[in-house]
Amino acid sequence: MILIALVFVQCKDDDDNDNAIYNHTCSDGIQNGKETGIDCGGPDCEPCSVNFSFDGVFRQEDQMGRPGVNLFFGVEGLRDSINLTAPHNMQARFEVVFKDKLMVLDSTFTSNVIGFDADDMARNFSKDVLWVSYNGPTSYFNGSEILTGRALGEDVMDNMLLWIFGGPDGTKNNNDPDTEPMLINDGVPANDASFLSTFPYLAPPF
Ligand SMILES: [Ca+2]
Ligand SMILES: [Ca+2]
Repeated sequence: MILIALVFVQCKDDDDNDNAIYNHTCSDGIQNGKETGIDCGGPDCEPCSVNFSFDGVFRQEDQMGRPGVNLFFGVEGLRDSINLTAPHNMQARFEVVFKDKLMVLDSTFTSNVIGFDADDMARNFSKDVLWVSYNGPTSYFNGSEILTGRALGEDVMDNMLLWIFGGPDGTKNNNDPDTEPMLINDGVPANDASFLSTFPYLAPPF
């Protein structure tokens, strides 16, 4: 009897500096070597793409385009509804509610450091989506950019407090710790765990 053993050898072509420049098994149409999928995965090939299944019926349970929107503007009996309403229906449903709530939070609200008056605040925050600039710096608010995205390290809760309570120049309710309530800071200056420097960039559990 003649036994024929087929041995797949995972080989790399290397340049003179021993750097891998191409791996033939990563494009041969079969899963071999250390691949975790066909021509992908393992230490020698590109990562395999993740195939998400979108079969079945999906139902919106929660949303948070901008942190703090439901927390600050939601009112008793409406918080679940805010989470369940699709963004394109939110303004029609919640704009008036949000403006009323803003004036409850600060009955003397006129405008804030980003130039929003009460109508602007209600109109823009009742559509709970995160705006992203295609061509400018990404910032929730850095003094010049306003809602052009969100960098993970930005203190977005303090931003919301500033816009609600800080008045036109950001000092309202926050001038004097002895006489004013100091409402533009939640006392949490940073995330509890450091953000990753690589994808997915989020902070690990702590
Ligand atoms: Ca292969
Ligand atoms: Ca904070």
